[in-house]
Amino acid sequence: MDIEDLAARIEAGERRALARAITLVESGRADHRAQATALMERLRGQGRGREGLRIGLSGTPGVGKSTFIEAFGMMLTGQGLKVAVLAVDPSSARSGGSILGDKTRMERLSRDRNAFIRPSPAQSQLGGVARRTREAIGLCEAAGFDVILIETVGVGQSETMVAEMSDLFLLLLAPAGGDELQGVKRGIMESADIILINKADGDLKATATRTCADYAGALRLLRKRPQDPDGFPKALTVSALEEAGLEAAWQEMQALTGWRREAGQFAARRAEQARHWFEAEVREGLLSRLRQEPVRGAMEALASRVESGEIVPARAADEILRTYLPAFAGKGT
Ligand SMILES: Nc1nc2c(ncn2[C@@H]2O[C@H](COP(=O)(O)OP(=O)(O)O)[C@@H](O)[C@H]2O)c(=O)[nH]1
Ligand SMILES: [Mg+2]
Repeated sequence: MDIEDLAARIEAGERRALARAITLVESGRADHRAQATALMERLRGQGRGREGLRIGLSGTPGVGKSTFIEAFGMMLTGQGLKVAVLAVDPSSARSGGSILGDKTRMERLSRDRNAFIRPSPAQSQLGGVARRTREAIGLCEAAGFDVILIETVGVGQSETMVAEMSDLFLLLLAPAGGDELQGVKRGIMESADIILINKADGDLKATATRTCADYAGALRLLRKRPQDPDGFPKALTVSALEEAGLEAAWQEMQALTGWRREAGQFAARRAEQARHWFEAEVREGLLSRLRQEPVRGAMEALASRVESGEIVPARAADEILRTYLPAFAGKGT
């Protein structure tokens, strides 16, 4: 594969090249990994490269994520912005994903020339998903997308992962009774920048308004974060179906982003994320090498000797580390 040619096509905004590059970063093959890394490096250029606004969006199935993305995305492209949508769905490995349902819900957006939608591929390891998604974000930015929406279902650690790769994190919730409030994990509440109570229409409108007030109250009780101006995090009502409140929500997102840029929080957060992902890559790399030869075989052989009591576990581990991480020989653990 000609990396230089692919990079030039991505920078020219060619969607097919972008799609191909995302397929490349999704691959687990060693030669593909090397090409993907070279591509990311090339696109980054001398500085940080082109920058888009990375918006993470989380919510349980049925809350209206796809409907929201369609309406919100169409509003943004209507304002002349280019919008990319990436999905992170940890369940897609099993279920085949909700791609079919999403394609029909995002029908208009998927036909929009200024939008790019990439469904979540099947992959079981969250570490792999994280890297792939981060690189896909970088590719979309290089292709000139202004807004990158990263969607995830509220399952397991995927929310935290998406929050850690976004500039803004939105939590989409449905109108509900008061006891529902406790259903949202504290950690997720704490990483939300804006909570959107969707389905604020028809019979559900009054409930949505009440739910919104409940969450606004809950947010005020959280510890003040350095990355927030007064009034944030914030809870708002929207109706993705009736396309109501979307412009107001976008203005809040821009106000928050603008403040963070001026306060240096935007760049600081990205820098911290880059550091975080670098460390994660090192950890992942070490762990994957443990699963490969020759370490794997050496561990197997030692494990048998540990089982029979011939050698104590700590000594056996020390032997592995000394042999395969010789830089740390004698340093202990
Ligand atoms: N009343 C109402 N229904 C909505 C709204 N947004 C989504 N829905 C409905 O909720 C259901 C789930 O929506 P979907 O976008 O697929 O949710 P997702 O699973 O989070 O992607 C669908 O039947 C939508 O029509 C809304 O703003 N108001
Ligand atoms: Mg959906």
